[in-house]
Amino acid sequence: MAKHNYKFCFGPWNISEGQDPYGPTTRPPQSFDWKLAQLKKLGFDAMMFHDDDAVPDIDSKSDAQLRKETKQLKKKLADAGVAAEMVAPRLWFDPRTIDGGYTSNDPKCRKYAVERSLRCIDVAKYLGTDLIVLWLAREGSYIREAKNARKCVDYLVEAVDAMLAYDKKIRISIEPKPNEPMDHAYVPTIGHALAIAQLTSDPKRVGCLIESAHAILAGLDPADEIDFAMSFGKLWSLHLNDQNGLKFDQDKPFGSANLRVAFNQVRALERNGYGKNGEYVCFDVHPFRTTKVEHWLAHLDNSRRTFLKLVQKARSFKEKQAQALIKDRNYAALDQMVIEHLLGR
Ligand code: GLO
Ligand code: MG
Repeated sequence: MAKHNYKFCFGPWNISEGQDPYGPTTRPPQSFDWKLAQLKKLGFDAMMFHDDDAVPDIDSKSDAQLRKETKQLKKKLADAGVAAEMVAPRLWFDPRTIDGGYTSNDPKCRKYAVERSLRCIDVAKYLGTDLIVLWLAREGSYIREAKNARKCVDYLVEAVDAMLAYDKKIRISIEPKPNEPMDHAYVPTIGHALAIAQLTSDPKRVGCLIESAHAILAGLDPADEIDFAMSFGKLWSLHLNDQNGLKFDQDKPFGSANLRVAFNQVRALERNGYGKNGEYVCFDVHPFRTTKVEHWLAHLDNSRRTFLKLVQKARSFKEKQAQALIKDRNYAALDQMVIEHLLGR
């Protein structure tokens, strides 16, 4: 197995304040500068951004202002020795995205979504990253009859094509999620994301991002999703976290719900050499609502600790012994071997 070091990343939204649909925040908001300082203190290497994390209130800013603010941020990141991993257009807050961004039934709203995405590319360019992430939050429907799903595929491809044409250097990673906020999303799995990529004008610049919880919500194994995406050379970013079954998106610390599923994700990353082309391991995790201010960063630190321990577990797994059991089709013994390896004996 190829051995290399991983680089780690999280976003400002991962130091969240505890709001849920049933109650308000439980921790006071913190400034961006404080979050950046914590990222540094925890020894992470990069930060991921929504366009309006980088340029707050982006829709009201001129192009000149956008450029100015992004350049200031770039300097701040450079001074801290932190890279910008990616930028994602936040297409789920504005009133014009209520019925979807790229797949809204209203052409004016679709136009807004594409224009906003092009500005997101400007932000990425000024921050020095070529990676754009599309989490297609509202690209789906609450009821099937509300939208024409066939047309929506065309709209998605048109939007991606507009982005690819706008900047010949960018790469786009689609982050699938099967539901939430929508009843059903149009791009629920990695297979869907990579199929959409094939319909675009430049498929080799369109890849994907796997989030563990999203794969689990789709009833899939995130490790298999990793192997699948990496068979195409298309896994350009990763949101590791955990999810306890089919319920609301939990964004739990990596390995928190199912250590074995986490172990298998690390094994899949190891066997495919994830990170060798500069890709980051990002944790899209949130603190529990109950978390006190003084424990506010534990979910990030714990996720990385668990990840690194699982890298050791993956590297010390007795591959030869496992292969002998596989040859003998003795999967019961293989099963127990994995359990005892994880338990530490
Ligand atoms: C939500 C997503 C979200 C995205 C982020 C980047 O379910 O995981 O956190 O990853 O907005 O686009
Ligand atoms: Mg995510």
